[in-house]
Parts: sequence; C-alpha cells; structure tokens
Amino acid sequence: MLETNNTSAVPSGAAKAGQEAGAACSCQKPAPHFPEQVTGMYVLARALKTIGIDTIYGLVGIPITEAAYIAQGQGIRFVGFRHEQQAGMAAATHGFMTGKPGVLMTVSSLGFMNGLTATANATVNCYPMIQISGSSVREPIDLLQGTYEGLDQLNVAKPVVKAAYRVNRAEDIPTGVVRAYRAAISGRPGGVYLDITTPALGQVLDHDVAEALLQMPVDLAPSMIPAPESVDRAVKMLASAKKPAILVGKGAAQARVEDLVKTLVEKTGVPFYPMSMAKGILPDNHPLSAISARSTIMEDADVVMLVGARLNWLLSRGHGKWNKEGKFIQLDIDPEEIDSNRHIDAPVIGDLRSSLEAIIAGLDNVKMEMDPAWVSGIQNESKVKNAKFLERLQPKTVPMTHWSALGAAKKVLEANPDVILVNEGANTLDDTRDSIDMFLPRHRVDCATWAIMGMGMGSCVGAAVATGKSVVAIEGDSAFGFSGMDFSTICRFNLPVTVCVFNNGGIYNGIGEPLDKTTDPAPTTLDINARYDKLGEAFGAKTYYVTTPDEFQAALTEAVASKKPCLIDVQLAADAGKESGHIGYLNPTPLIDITV
Ligand code: ADP
Ligand code: TZD
Ligand code: MG
Repeated sequence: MLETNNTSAVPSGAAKAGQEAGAACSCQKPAPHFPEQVTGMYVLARALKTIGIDTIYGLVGIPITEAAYIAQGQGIRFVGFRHEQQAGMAAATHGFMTGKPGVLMTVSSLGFMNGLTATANATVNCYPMIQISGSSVREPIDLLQGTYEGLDQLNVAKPVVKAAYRVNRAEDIPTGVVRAYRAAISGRPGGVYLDITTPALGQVLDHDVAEALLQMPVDLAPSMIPAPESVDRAVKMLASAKKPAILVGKGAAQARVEDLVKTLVEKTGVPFYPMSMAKGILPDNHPLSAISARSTIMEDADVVMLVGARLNWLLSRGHGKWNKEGKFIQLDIDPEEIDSNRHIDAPVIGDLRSSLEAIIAGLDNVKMEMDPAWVSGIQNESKVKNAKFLERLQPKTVPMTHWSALGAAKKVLEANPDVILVNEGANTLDDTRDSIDMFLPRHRVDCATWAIMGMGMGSCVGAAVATGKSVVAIEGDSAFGFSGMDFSTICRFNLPVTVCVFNNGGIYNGIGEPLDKTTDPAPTTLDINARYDKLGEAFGAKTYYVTTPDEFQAALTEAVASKKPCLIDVQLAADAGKESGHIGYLNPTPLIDITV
C-alpha cells in the first residue's frame, strides 16, 4: 500500500498503473516516497491549481490516470467523458463562458487526436482552451521503433492550434502551464497544445523542490490600448455616416463588453445586428435590434462597425450583397485580421473593452449625422417581418415540423431567459437561431465558425459546469449522433441539462432516396422511428417522447424546472427540413441536379 500525503491522495491501484506505464516505456522508476517525494503529475496538478484552473475535462488511461486523481486531490474538478472530442468541446465552451482557458486532458495517440479535433475547433472559433496530453517516450517515437501509443503529437498538433509546447522534464511543467495559459488567452484567444512526456509525468522530485517551482504569473490579461489616431478615425467615420450599423460578434461576448455595447448603441442610436453567438449581448427585442433586417444592412449601410466579428463566410466575406461603396470600421484584437477579405477603412486594434471605452469617449466630441429615416425604416421593416415570422411558428402541425416544434420551445425558453441554449444541426440550427430570442449574453453556444456537428453534449457539460446554470440543447437527430454517448456524462454528473432531439429521420430530412437500385438507406437517411428517449433511460435520465407542440411544451417546461438530466425525443415529420438548411447555396451541386 502506497503512502500518500493529504494533498495528493492516489489509490494504490492507480499508482500501480503508473508503474506499469513506466514499464511499458522502458523508463521504470521507483515509486516516490510520499509525502517527501512527488511526481511530475503532482507538479502538473499544482501548477494548474496555482494559475487558477478549477476544472479539467478529460478521459484517463496511461499515462495520465494519476494526474487526474492528484488533480481531484488538489480540489480541481475532474469531469470524465466517454470521448475526448466531447471533453474538448466542454473545455472550449468553458473557455467561451469564462474567458479563462478550459482544460482538456487526454492520453497519448488516439486520445490525443480525438481531443485535437476540439482544440482545432477552439482555435478556429477563438475560444481559449488548453489541451494537455501525455505522450510516450521520445526516443522510440523519433526512431519509429513502434512504442506504446507512439505518435509525434507535438508536430501533429502544430498546424491546427494557436501554439504548441512540449515538456520533457518535470522541472519545466510549471513553465509549460504558464506559457500555454498565456498563449490561450493573449491576443486572439485560441486552442493551445501542451505535450508532456511519460518520463516527465513519472519523474520523481522532492516535494519541496516541486513546490518551489510553482509560479503565479503577473498580469495575465493586460489591457491592449488602441492607438488614439485609430480611435479618432473610427469615431469620425461612424459620426459622419448617414446609414450606419453596428455588427456585434462572439468576440464581444467573450470580451464581456455587453455594458459598453449597450452604451455605444444607445448613445449613438445606431441599429445593431448580432451574429449567432452574439445574440443576447443586447436583447434580441431591443428597439435598435436589426436582427430581422440583415439584407438591408448589407445592401444599404454606408458605414458598418464590426465589434469582435470577422468578415468571414458567415458574412459573405464582405462581398456578395454588401454595398460596394460601404465603409468598414473593425474593432479587433488581432491586427492580422484586418483587410483579410475586404478593405477596412478604419481598423481599431486593441482589446474590445479599451477600444469601446475610447470610442465612446470620443463620441462626446462629434455630432452624429445619421439619417433618422434609416432607423425608423429598419424598425418598420423589423416589425412587419417579425409579425410574419411569428405566424410561421403558430400552426400546431402534427407530425411536427421544425417550426411547429420551435413554436413550443420558444414559449418555454423565452420564459426562462437564463437557460443557456446549445444548438446544432442544419435546419435544426438555422430555424432555432431564427426562432428563439436571446436576452442575456453568452447564453447561446452553437457549431459556430466551422459549422461542425459534434459539439452538443460536450458544450452542454462545459456550459453547465462553468456557469452552474441550466442548459437546454436543441439537436438535430444527426447532430446528436456525433456526441450522444456523452449524454451519460450529463447524467453521471447530474447536471441541469435537457437535451431535445429533433428527429426528422435524417441529415436534413428523412426522405432521401438512393439514386441507384440499392436496398441500402440513402446517404442522408437515418431512422425516423428511432426512440432517442430510450437512450436517456439507460443512464437514468427523465425522458419524454413527444409528438405534438403541446406535449413538447409541457415536457420542456417540466424538464427545465426539474434541473435534472432530461432527454426529449421530439418526433418530427420525415419531410420536415430542406437539404443543407439555410446554406444549400454552398453545395457544389444541388442534390436535385444529380438526379438528371
Ligand atoms: P462571429 O462568428 O460571431 O462573427 P468571430 O469568431 O468571427 O465572431 O470573430 C470574433 C473576433 O473577435 C475575432 O476576430 C477575435 O480576434 C476577436 N476578439 C476576441 N476576443 C477579443 C477581445 N477581447 N478584444 C478584441 N477582439 C477580440
Ligand atoms: N460532419 C461534421 C463533423 N460536420 C458537419 N457539418 C457535417 C458532417 C455535415 N453536416 C452538416 O453540415 S449539418 C449535418 C451534417 C451531417 C446534420 C444535419 O442533420 P440534423 O439536422 O439531423 O442534425 P436537420 O434538422 O435534419 O437539418
Ligand atoms: Mg435531422
């Protein structure tokens, strides 16, 4: 029986596994004599704790099992998943919610690669997260000698992450942690990879030596003040516009600048348009919300101010419908983003809080020249469109369509505005985004910039754990399939999460027909008769199977109120939904064309 000290209790079974990890990599070392001696894994847990990490999402095995136990012993919450990709999505969502890096811990080779998908996605979306992975002994990897789970992980990670570091000695672990943390949150946030080799994890150090290595870095998130001339240029451009608009992105949600966005919008009276995950920074029903007038803004605005939003594919990269004469002001922390797609007339490089403060102060010295008819025009257009849109949600069609189901969900979610909404799918994504108004910042998490499926269950866990709030996920049946097994993690941790599976029997819908004479299902077809609620039963959740909007509304109301894991199978019609949802125009060939 291994002796333990009271800060790093490790069960004897776990310690044995650690010794075998050493044996497997031909680097067997004597077990440390606790409490005078500790391992690299202890140093890792202490370094994370010292820098303020309170949660690790992961999936254990050789060589990191003990690291997770030790972290728990240090008071860090370890949330164990069934698949590393989901643990990574949880860490990324944790980063988005808190502004501090979420931490993912993975085993070597495939565990690392499974998690890397989420770290890459975090990088693309500018979410701060750190993936820490154990890796096998270097020498046989470098000589391609076929070692246990051998993979040159650092070099695999490099092209898809913001930064990547490897630690080969336990003494360097605190430095590795601090560098990873700074890289994840400084400038444009992103996913960072920290590779720690098995020998470094197993290395024995004196306890006192280990403690002396720990460091608390100073000024982890310093202000990045914009240049006064950039601010001046932007202020003048906004003030002189006749038809200005403010376009708010999820960068503003992460920067937690809702107070300043409100001041800017209300002080200037300029209409604003929120990107998907920026919904709720100001309430969607704010009098200056232009959420229903996207085309008008694109076609007619003469000055558009981007606040933490990129002119990427989600905004037609600044081309297409956009007014060719229109000017852009862009507030961003990353100078390399400027001019990436379209000429930016007034870049303001700095952290959003500093930039917005400077711009708001600068507005005191200028007069807004906005045409009042521009605002009233957008408000009238919004009124007409919103009324028409509401009609779409009214019919109590059975079997349900996305719209009739969302008519029910809208009532429950808007009555519970503090519930965080997780959302993925094609039609299920687009129609939910358009139907459900948001009233609070950072209350909507979706498949975002990469439009990926498979963020659902992980993001539910990350959102619930990071905030302590209730979560509702609205998932397409295909989307749910990517992460469904991690509904069990929601149950094991007894989180207040309700998952609604919109079952239309397929990817986009359930009526796809194979083109040739095969008896196999069509490529888009899943299972319209699948009972996803039964899957919830397996893990002890409260489950519902609903076929009408009224049943759905009642079930969702009860589920949210219960603050317990719940799964609702929402039965839709197989013909509900169109190919690729709202982005069918991105298909190289519309499905209809390949049938002729
Ligand atoms: P959306 O998808 O909502 O349009 P994007 O992810 O495309 O948003 O853009 C977010 C932008 O916000 C990125 O360009 C990123 O560099 C920027 N950003 C993130 N955090 C900050 C911050 N604290 N200050 C300034 N810009 C930020
Ligand atoms: N794989 C991954 C990782 N990401 C993707 N985006 C896709 C595949 C392709 N894809 C989409 O772009 S949406 C979607 C897939 C498979 C699922 C749509 O079906 P759904 O939603 O059931 O989730 P609807 O309501 O039926 O449209
Ligand atoms: Mg579907």
